[in-house]
Amino acid sequence: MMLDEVTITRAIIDRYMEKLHANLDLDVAIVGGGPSGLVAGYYLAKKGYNVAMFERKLSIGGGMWGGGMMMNEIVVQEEAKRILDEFGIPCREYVEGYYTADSVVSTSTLTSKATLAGLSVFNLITVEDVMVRDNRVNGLVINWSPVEMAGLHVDPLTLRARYTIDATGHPAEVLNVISKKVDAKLSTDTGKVIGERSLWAEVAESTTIENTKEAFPGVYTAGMCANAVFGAHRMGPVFGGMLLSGEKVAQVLDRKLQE
Ligand code: 48F
Repeated sequence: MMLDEVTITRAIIDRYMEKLHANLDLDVAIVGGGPSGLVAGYYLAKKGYNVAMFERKLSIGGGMWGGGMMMNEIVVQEEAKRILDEFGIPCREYVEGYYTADSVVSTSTLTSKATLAGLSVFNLITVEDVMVRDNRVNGLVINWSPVEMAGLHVDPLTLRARYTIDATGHPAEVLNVISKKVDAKLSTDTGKVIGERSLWAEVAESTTIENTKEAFPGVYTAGMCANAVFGAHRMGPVFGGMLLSGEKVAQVLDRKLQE
């Protein structure tokens, strides 16, 4: 077969634009491609919702690749083992209730299963702002990450979403952007992003699930962002809470989308 370079170029542009067009009016937009966002995306896509993920970096997976201090193993506690099983991620019991899994296998399997379930992933796109109508977020303001990195003055584009999940991890970027708007009041004790407390795995793992909820009309927290927004502890390289938080936000939004 003869290969034509311009046909290759056309194929990439056409297929990418098709994908982008199909994701400009979403049921759910997930900001951030870490473990909590991937689990949420998997369950929502499996239910048949039009759901897309926007990730600033080239690679999907957030803080899961590096395990703990670059030792590429993660720990998952008993309560979340069933989610590893659902994804088919192999794990080994270390001592009773503590399971370990290879972080590269875990991250790549979450990504693979979520995208094959129907989650559309747009990497290299940064969510820089949101659209607010009648005190409710109804869409995202997006730009190419290299534009942000180069500090170029290039206007963004927008997309609509019935619900947004802030799964941006420690920086809680979506809710911080909202929090800074003069007229915005979050559902936290202070009405603004509170910020995270010191590392305390035992407490943080349960609060991350409790704090997985609506933080501003139309915007739900997931993963580490949930604790950062509501003023709870960080947890370090134990990942059960991330998986359970992703599952919870998908269940909550499934009920909302059926209302
Ligand atoms: O931080 P991250 O992995 O989020 P998570 O699902 O998991 C947290 C754990 O990795 C770990 C932990 C575990 O126990 O505490 O930290 O809560 O992934 C967040 C992703 O969001 C992307 C960022 O590049 C990362 O991959 N991200 C952050 N801000 C934006 C963004 C933004 N404004 N637009 C697009 N992507």
